[in-house]
Amino acid sequence: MTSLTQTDWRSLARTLRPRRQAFIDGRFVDALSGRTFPAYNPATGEVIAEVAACDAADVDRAVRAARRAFESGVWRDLKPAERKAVLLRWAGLIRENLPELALLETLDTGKAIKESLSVDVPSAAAAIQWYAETIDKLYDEIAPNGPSSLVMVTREPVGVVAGVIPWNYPLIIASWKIGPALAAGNSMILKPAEEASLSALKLAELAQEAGLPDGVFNVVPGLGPEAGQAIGLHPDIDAVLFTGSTEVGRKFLEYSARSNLKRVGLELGGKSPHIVTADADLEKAAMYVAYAIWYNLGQTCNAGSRLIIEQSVKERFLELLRPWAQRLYPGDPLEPTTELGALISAEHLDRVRGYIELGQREGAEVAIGGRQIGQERGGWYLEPTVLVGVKNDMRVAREEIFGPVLSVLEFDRLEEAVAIANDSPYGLAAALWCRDISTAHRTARQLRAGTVWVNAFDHTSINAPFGGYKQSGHGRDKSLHAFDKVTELKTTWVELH
Ligand code: TAP
Repeated sequence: MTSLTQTDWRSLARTLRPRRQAFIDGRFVDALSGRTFPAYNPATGEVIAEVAACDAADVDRAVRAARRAFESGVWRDLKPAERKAVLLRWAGLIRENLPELALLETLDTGKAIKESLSVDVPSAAAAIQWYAETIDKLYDEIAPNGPSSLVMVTREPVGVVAGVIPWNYPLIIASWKIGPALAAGNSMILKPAEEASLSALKLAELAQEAGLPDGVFNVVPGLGPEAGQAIGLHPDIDAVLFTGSTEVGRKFLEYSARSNLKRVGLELGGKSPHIVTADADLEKAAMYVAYAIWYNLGQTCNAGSRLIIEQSVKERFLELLRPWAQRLYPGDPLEPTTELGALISAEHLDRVRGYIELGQREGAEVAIGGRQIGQERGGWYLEPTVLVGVKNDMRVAREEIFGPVLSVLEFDRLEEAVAIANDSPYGLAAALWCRDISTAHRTARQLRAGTVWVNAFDHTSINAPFGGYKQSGHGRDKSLHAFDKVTELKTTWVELH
């Protein structure tokens, strides 16, 4: 890693030639219409590539290739150990291409190169490796039905699976969809977000190098209402694994109802509560609260965006938080020491600033940060921000801001904190800081969220399921549970006469 931290990323960026064509049936191709859309570098506002803008015709071409590959058995009928070997090779190639993939991710999303190198690329490789390793270790079942029947319950791939993903963690979220879909023997079509397609196209190149047969993995960059909608409505896609906003997730359920009732896995938004009691280790909690909201500039679905703090320690806690807002100050993402980079787009920056203003109009006050910075670089930067005096019925407490803005709410009794935490349309994650073990367990059970951390935030592992309660979605990414959406269960009943 020493050499990577000393790399001159700016020079490397100048020589980088990102792939910009779609990857369909084992070939890089332009969109049939010939259209493209610009990929921007959020750190500078500059266009870094013109990417193929796929639409319904390209999606159809990809689906045909994926279906052909599936029906031919070229992938699903491989011996498990052979399929495993290809995916392991792919994971290995992702690791070997760490500098280029990390650079693409940073240039395309504005996130700090330090994070792309240490988190995004390694996590994506680890996820594909983890699912590869399950392939020859998962056994099927026999349902006990007496001596004269053999009732087998087996898992089969659903067929053609599409992944439609957002821009905040392009490689990581892609790997959560790719891993189980391909390990199970499906063919796959991936639609990256318009704002961040470049790393997915590099992944496609590496997939081919690893030996994935043509048509098994396809990437169709394009706009949501064009490529995304075409995927949602396509009659020959069996499942869509979607991560993104609750609003677009709703559309995928409609697309499914209007087309072939394809399965839809939804990982959607959040407004995660972070409860801190007076008896907690406040210094440690302050560090976690800071990272929970400011890591990746709050552009994280499970960001701890609502701090619910015991009133008696609120002032002290804010003082503990203040140095973290300084330390996690945004800078040039290509500088190896930078912790936080830029927000994804000018529109998103405006939207987040709009929420800060809205919070003030609703009666909250800016206690930390709140200003746009770094205009001289041309990019889209915002200070880590804290709003105090927030009530849970304000829009800044109810809606997902998806930016570095922490809304602070207060409580006297823990039951109140739990009620505030659960009073949300979302239920992706929650956290609690307290020292009493019975209180911790009781409260963890009461919190309505797919993940509850006690005395931590964002600790994660590929073997722990991730997904939401309520309008944060349904189905789970990660862990063996991710196979549920991409496999069919078949019962084969044999009578032994
Ligand atoms: P969305 O706008 O929902 O976009 C997600 C994906 O859907 C993108 O590929 C997008 O394409 C596509 N899309 C947009 N409009 C569409 C339409 N009408 N039909 C079909 N597809 C469409 O989300 P985003 O802005 O990229 O990401 C932010 C949201 O994702 C936040 O709400 C966040 O909470 C959520 N998120 C959730 C999680 C988990 S795991 N729960 C993880 C990360 C993010 P374009 O890019 O071309 O618009």
